[in-house]
Amino acid sequence: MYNLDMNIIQEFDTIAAIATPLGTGGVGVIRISGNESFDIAEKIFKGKPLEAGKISHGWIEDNGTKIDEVIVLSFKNPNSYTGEDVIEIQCHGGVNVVRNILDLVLKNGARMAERGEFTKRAFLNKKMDLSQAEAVADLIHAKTQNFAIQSAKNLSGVLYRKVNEIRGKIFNSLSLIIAAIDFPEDVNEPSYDLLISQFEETVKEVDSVLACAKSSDILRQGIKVAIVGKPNVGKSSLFNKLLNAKRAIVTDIAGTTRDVLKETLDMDVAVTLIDTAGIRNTDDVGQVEGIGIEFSKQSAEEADLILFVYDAKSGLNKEDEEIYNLIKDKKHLIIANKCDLTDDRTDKNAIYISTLTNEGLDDLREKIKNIVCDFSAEETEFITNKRQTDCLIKCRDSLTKALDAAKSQELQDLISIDLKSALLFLNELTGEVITDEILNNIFDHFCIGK
Ligand SMILES: Nc1nc2c(ncn2[C@@H]2O[C@H](COP(=O)(O)OP(=O)(O)OP(=O)(O)O)[C@@H](O)[C@H]2O)c(=O)[nH]1
Ligand SMILES: [Mg+2]
Repeated sequence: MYNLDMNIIQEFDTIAAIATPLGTGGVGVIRISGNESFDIAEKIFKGKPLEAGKISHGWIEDNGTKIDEVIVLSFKNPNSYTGEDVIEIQCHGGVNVVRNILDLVLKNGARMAERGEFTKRAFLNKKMDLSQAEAVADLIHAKTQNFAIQSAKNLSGVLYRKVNEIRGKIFNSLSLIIAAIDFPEDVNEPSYDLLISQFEETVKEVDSVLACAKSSDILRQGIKVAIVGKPNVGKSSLFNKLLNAKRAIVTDIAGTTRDVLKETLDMDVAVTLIDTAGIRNTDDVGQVEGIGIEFSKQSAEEADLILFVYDAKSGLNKEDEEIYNLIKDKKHLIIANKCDLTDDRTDKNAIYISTLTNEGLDDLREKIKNIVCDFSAEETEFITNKRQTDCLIKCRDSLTKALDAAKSQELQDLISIDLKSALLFLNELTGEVITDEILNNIFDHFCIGK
């Protein structure tokens, strides 16, 4: 268990990793953090002596062999990302160049960093709280521009400040109670009415953060939209059109799609578009298609929105209706495809489209977008993840207990216990008190070099 307020002196070895993605690019960055960073860099860097806050130009050399011409950025603790001495070597962005330099750094005394270890050190050195550290991972993995912007807000400490504000209010109530307990002669107990109004206010504030949890989930994970229908109605053709790419195989043979295909679309919210195998009676089909059909049903089950497709020319038949019955209780759009083959437009519930002539596709896109936006319509002031939401729910539970106790005028000593536990859950959220297990779990989701 870490308790950062106990000021445990953390002793860290010096770690290093490649901070840029491995591949060919303009620049590659090798990051070193820890007490030995400067010593190690000076052993391999030929140029002017390294100076904190300055950019140095020179060569990385291995026993006289030139490895690459580089720029080195030097940071002295605590003025760095990790709060330790940090060296960043910017070299040319070839896979082998970066690897050679990293190898050299490791040979000279650094240890290969684990996933998220730089950010973990930043957290342990109090450069950021846990919600900010988690925002780093969110920002890197953001699938949409919108989510990236929201994550950046948390990185700047929006959630942290809000939690601190709530913590301050709870602390204030707690102090009133404790003062009266500790100095019964001099300090009066706070009135129950006062406590009730204070607790009601804090519960409301916690609720306001919790209200963002659902839209956070949607922003984080996106919305699943599954295309479902009989074989050969044009599901894969529609999938390709919506993606603007020839991703799925399209043929006139019923039962072409066997596997579930998934691709991401950015509609401000990340949309995972899912193409499925046409659903038909599994007695009539081979084993592979049968498995595909089971997957289709499962995808339909998990989807947030279903695009139910049927053939406009042949109209809705019994098989279509059976499939429709499977999905009708979910949010869905009914799509009559291949409308180029018929003039019939009598189904008032359907959107008539043709993936061949593009008729109706813009209208369909618009409708999908509207539904997707509805899912995430609530203003997301805060982005929370599951761990943070759980902490908030537990905090809220403790606060409601305190509120109920105040309403029934119980001993204030007892009320203070609930307040202390409410505070503890907020401390867990921001990482003031946290177990090794939780901490490792968080940073395991990072990439190496971050
Ligand atoms: N005329 C016309 N043909 C279409 C249209 N959309 C798809 N098709 C044709 O219908 C056939 C089936 O299309 P797919 O997209 O493979 O249908 P599917 O629903 O994915 O079929 P399965 O994967 O077998 O379930 C192909 O020959 C397409 O070219 C359309 O709007 N108009
Ligand atoms: Mg298909």
